[in-house]
Amino acid sequence: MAPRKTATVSSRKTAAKPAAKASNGGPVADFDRNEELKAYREMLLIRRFEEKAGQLYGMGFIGGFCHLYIGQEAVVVGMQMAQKDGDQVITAYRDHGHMLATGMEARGVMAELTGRRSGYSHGKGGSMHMFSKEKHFYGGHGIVGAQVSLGTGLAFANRYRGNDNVSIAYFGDGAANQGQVYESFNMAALWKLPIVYIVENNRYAMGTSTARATAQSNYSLRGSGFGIPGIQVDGMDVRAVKAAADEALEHCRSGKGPIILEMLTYRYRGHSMSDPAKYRSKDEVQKMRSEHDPIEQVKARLVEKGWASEDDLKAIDKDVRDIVADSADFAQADPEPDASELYTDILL
Ligand SMILES: Cc1ncc(C[n+]2csc(CCOP(=O)(O)OP(=O)(O)O)c2C)c(N)n1
Ligand SMILES: [Mg+2]
Repeated sequence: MAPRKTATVSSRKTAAKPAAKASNGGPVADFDRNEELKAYREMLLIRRFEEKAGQLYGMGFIGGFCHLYIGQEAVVVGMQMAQKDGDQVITAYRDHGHMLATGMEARGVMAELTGRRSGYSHGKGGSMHMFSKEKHFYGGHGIVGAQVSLGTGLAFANRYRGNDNVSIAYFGDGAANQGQVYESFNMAALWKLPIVYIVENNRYAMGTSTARATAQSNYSLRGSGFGIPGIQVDGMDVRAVKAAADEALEHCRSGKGPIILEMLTYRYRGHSMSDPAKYRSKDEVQKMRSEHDPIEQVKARLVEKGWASEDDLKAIDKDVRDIVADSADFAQADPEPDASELYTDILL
């Protein structure tokens, strides 16, 4: 048997190189090369997909509402890296990133955005209403806060069936002020349901800042009246999200009930495609982009550690751009649903 390292050796090592921390002082996961590359690729896919969706919207290929996730990519990617197959995801209308992170096909998502037959909801749901039971993605919800109670129902089903799946319910800082969130917290705490509540605190609900709209802006404390623990996480650092996700999922799987993760994040684009963005300064956005961008952070580490060259990173970008371009071509070539489909797949 190989001799165990002595405590002196390992503590000396730790002293020489202090453990990395997130910008808010929180712990970060120690990613190896493959994990850094995976995080980079997945986040880039979401960003490029959203950029393309924005373009197609501008060209009139996408109708209705369209809310882009650009800036917030580390949240879903870090969570997904910790999840196991079977864990369910449910979110609001800013949902394309969540779908891609669960492994849903770019082609099917883009076809749905453009209202085509091969879309995940056969072209009849659009940006806010897509589902994939196969990938355990339960939508896509336009009613602010509704997914929180539905996600709690998914957690109840897991408990009832005795499986060890965890429900992950994402909602915004604005949604966190909705009444049904607290009805859900009460039930989840009472029945110790396996659910991670994720507040994606991107600082704004449409044009209203958290400072203007909320009495308790530390959202990780919002479950304290119910005994639900919470953690505030640097949601721009994918390693911090992964570390918090590991802890939260373990908490749920070991039967301790719900937990809240407040992700401190930021959306670069407007609330939806028709947002004049008069409620914040360009400098504020620029500062986040240049100092905290989730993708640039990973890129810098990959290069610094010699884990990827500029050429390697360009090759990943090309790959991702090809997937996105293919999804857009596919969607535009796909027919719209036939008029005879008007009343199928809907509840009357
Ligand atoms: C019940 C309900 N009230 C109001 C709206 C209109 N509305 C749509 S999005 C939104 C803001 C929500 O902001 P937040 O929860 O922070 O999510 P974000 O858009 O920042 O991701 C509002 C008020 C709605 N869709 N549903
Ligand atoms: Mg918000």
